Amino acid sequence: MKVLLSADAIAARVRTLGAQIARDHRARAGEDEELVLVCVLKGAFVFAADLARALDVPLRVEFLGVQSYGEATASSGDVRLTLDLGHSIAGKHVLLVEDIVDTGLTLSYLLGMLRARGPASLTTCALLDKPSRRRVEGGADHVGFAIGDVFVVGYGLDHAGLYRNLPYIGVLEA
Ligand code: PRP
Ligand code: 7HP
Repeated sequence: MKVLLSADAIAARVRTLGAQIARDHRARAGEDEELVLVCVLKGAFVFAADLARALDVPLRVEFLGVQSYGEATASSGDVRLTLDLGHSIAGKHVLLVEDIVDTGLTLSYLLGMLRARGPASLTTCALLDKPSRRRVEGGADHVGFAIGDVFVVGYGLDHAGLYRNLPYIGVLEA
């Protein structure tokens, strides 16, 4: 597997993202205000676990599940909710954490759904961004790395359910 982003490069970027997001949250909400990190399953589970530990703020963690890729390397275009939040986010400061924004369909679906629930603020963070593949406008507020049009796996990202446990991000060869 060709390594695109090493474990060390990811760890350094996650630390920087955590510091930036914590600073922005304190400026927006105040020193002692809680942040609710919403991890989008399954792909974001590794990134969210590391990002949570880089966020020096009072933090709650919640999970959402969505699926649109199945076994394919292109979006079906049909985003399906597989798991909903366990608690209300009304009046809360929310950080939505994604592994990747590709077509943007998943992020757009989730933003619509979460905004309707009345959070005090809703900020987004994605480890990876593929701007060349966008089918709907918009991207995450905080992005770890912009990458080209390649299908990547590892650090939570899968192909047909496999490779999520790789400690680096690699390019899936055909
Ligand atoms: C992947 C990924 C993002 C979404 C991004 O999820 O985790 O949530 O696709 O693609 P998009 O911008 O084109 O919508 P997937 O459907 O593969 O589910 P998974 O996270 O369970 O692997
Ligand atoms: C979803 C997804 N999952 C794994 N690798 C990629 O490159 C992806 N793009 N969109």
